[in-house]
Amino acid sequence: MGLNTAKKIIKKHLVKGEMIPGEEIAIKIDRTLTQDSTGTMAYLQFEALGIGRVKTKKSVAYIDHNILQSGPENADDHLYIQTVAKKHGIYFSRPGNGICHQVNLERFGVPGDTLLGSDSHTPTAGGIGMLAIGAGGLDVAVAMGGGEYYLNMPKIVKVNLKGKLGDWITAKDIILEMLRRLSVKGGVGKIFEYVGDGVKTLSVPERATITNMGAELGATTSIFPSDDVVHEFLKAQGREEDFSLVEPDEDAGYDEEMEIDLSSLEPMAACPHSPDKVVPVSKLKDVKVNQVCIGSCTNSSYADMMKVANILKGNTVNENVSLTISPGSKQVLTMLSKNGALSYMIDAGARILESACGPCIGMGQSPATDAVSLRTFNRNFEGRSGTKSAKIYLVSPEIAAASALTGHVTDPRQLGRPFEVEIPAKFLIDDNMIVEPSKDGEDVKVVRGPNIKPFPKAKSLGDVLKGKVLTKVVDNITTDHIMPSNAKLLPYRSNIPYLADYCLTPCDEDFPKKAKENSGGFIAAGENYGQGSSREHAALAPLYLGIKAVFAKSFARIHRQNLINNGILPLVFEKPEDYEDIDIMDELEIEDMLEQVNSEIIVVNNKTKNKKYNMLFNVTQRQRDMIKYGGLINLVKKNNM
Ligand code: MIC
Ligand code: SF4
Repeated sequence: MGLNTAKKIIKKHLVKGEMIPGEEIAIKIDRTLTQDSTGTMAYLQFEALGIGRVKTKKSVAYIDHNILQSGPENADDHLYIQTVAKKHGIYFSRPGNGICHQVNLERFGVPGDTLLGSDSHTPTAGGIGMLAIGAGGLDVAVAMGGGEYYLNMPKIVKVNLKGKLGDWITAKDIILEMLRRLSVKGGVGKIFEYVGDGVKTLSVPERATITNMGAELGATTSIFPSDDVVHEFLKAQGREEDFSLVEPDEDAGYDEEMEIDLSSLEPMAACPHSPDKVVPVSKLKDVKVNQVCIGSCTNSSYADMMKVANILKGNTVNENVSLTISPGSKQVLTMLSKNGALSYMIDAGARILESACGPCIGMGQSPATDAVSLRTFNRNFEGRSGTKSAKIYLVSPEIAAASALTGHVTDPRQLGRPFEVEIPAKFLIDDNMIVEPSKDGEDVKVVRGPNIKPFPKAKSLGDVLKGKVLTKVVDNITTDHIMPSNAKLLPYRSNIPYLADYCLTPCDEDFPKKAKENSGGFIAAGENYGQGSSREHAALAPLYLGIKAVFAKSFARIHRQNLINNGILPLVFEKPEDYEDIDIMDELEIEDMLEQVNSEIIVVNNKTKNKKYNMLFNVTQRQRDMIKYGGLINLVKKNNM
């Protein structure tokens, strides 16, 4: 049987293990990306590893998240990243140059290569046939140092796209259909590989919208083939030499299969507060809209912006709506400004924002109390916008622009004939906002502002773990719940002691206080604990607060690894009903830890209830070693990487 695209790339990069689903493999990483809100920590960890220059083909540090400067913190962090990048051989994408995933597609992504990024939407690059995976900062730091990346071999799911999208139906509707069918945990342990006749009809930015939001399925990554469409795109980006054909063999085998008939889809929206609460927009026509935000790494390409500009052209934004638009990159924004499309947006009354994440991560533009906000983004978790009571719907740029004009959720099919946007034969190319690293780094002084505090380090495992269950949370808790991020907290991403006071507070306001009073303890959780963002802070803040283990019904991939990387045990209830049995403030104890850490099952005593629970500890030997020695940094140092 032939190989599929994902397996072809994995095979070429395989350093350890066999490509058997569920088995541990290690792959070589060609390229890395970081952004600023995870980057400071990743570079502090890189420095702690004591590796001089990066050993990848190319590593890029982007500034796109922490862009509001209402105090010196963010600017200080940017300066740290700029100088540490220059010293260690990393390219630096200056603030204003755009959102990491959009700029990576345009200027850096290479089909057939592997990319590890400290951001969960790194799989966006699967749109040009890269094997691109999101991870915690520490994993990225190790990869920058030339270390391989470990993961469990995912199942490869064939998504057969049939037919062609109808007028006004978009790539966003394809991925929302995937989320409707599979839910936010439907992709855990899987790679979605898109094939079939429908693929040829989708442009690179459309493909990238789909691979981007594969992160919301919990997938390891998503990928399209690198075909003629990618070839044309890279040619138009002046990067033809980066192209190579990466396609599945005709007789390629897959672990699972599914099919979407593109012609059967209709415009859709994900309702508050989860990307999988998907309904046709026709069901929402009575919903009045207060805010519309267009942009983010999901939908901020040149093509998306041109469609929006043409819907807005000659109209005025409804008087009850505030419309913001953030073009995804300097390239996109410059092209819009030169061809006049930007003026259609401004004339209509759009508020043009910097080419950055902006409202997607709550960096400004928080909606009014109870407001309805329609966004072309990928996440609508409660409170992420900065307004807890706001109701965020995720939609295509076409729906967003149409609704901004009418003031209620609008099916764009009412607008008549759609506006066709051709992918330009030549994009406007100017890499003047990319700073090259220095030749050897010796003369570069790394600038550290006062906001940069040392990060907490795990200790090697003791023989007894004991403490209280400090909190008990429900299913699908996101890393936005565990370590909230908004314009007020993001400036402290390099200051864990400060952030720790907000850890898990959206679920349990007193959690940090209880953790401090009890010198740490445990967390009990439901299914898919830690979904969403890759932020390692969701492990570092609990580590700082003395959390020793999390007991959950199941974990999301990146967060589970971040816990292990930081020496915190992710344990899974063997019997889900034991979750019901545990109460907050129950006193738990794990004896003979140094022996039990080698076992698949760890016995936990509930001393308050005089009961025992079996917890599954289904991890690899390397992960056991990380827990024993106190996390990845200690393991890497021990093995003298
Ligand atoms: C997100 O979309 O949640 C973020 C902000 O980009 C995160 C990274 C972070 O928390 O800094 C992600 O997706 O990993
Ligand atoms: Fe930025 Fe939003 Fe994309 Fe995260 S999802 S990288 S915050 S635009």
